[in-house]
Amino acid sequence: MPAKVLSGKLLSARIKDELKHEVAQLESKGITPGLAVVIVGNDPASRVYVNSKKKACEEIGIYSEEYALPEDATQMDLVNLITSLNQKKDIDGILVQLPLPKHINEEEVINTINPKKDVDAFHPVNVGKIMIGNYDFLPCTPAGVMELIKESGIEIAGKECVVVGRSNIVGKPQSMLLLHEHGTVTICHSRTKNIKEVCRKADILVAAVGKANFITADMVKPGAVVIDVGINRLEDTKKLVGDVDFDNVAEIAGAITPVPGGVGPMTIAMLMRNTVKAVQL
Ligand code: NAP
Ligand code: L37
Repeated sequence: MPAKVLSGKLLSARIKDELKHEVAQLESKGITPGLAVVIVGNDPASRVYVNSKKKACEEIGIYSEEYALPEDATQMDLVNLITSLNQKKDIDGILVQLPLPKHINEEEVINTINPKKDVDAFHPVNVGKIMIGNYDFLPCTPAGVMELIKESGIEIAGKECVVVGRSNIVGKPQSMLLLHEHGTVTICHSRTKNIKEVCRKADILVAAVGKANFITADMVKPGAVVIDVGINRLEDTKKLVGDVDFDNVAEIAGAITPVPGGVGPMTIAMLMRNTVKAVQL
């Protein structure tokens, strides 16, 4: 039987609808959540994502401000901007869309954000809190993945979970969240040997690599839950695909997320959730 397709599009719409009601209640108390989105340079993918984030704010009733800095903005420009946003009363959340241009020190920029306004949860204070398991914010993409896994109906506790990718924004925090839910977690990366065999053990497989068709059907255990975080633009057809060979893996998996319409929209919904949460901090 082909896999159940886990729609991030539908689930994110449901979550945004719930948030809309929460924001309306805050509004009746005279409170409007506010998000500042900072984008530097002209990365076309970042532009698309930032526009989607602003649109989601409008749908829900969150106030948003965009700060678009030119490609040649300096470290000081960015640090000064973030320092002023830290102090701005109508701004509850600050998001700096990554990646930043090469001449910018990303770490220093992230360290400048007030952890209570760090809706991406990339500040070391928030990263540390996640590690301990006592957190204010969860990072948006891994949090979205957890919601999709819950939607699959499969229990995480005791299951073999394999995460392919160990970046600070996806793979590493993803592994930690699965661990908190009592999964037995394995992290794969570019130095992993026998990756096919490791992946084949997974009851829950999360791919965050950035390579089209990286996960093939022979790497998937029958009935597994397969979550595709990858976003890749094919050179020839310009088609948007994930890291998973969807058509063939869907024949074997128990549940699978599509690209587009899977993890991407969930990332945005979780950002909205974090922004509403930031009001309380
Ligand atoms: P990244 O920083 O480039 O990390 C990629 C990871 O994949 C690294 O840990 C790397 O290993 C590993 N890797 C690369 N080649 C491999 C191979 N041949 N075998 C095994 N592992 C390999 O990327 P990222 O920021 O985590 O993003 C990953 C993907 O998710 C990208 O396509 C990105 O666009 C997408 N993404 C989607 C969302 C969303 O909301 N849907 C959000 C963020 C990112 P090493 O560490 O050893 O180099
Ligand atoms: N929170 N997310 C946060 N901070 C960052 O600094 N880079 C980054 C980040 N990543 C991010 O925003 N990723 C992302 C990826 C895909 C989508 C949204 C956000 C998304 O909406 N994807 C759609 C397709 C969009 C398209 O057509 O390109 C999807 O359905 O997958």
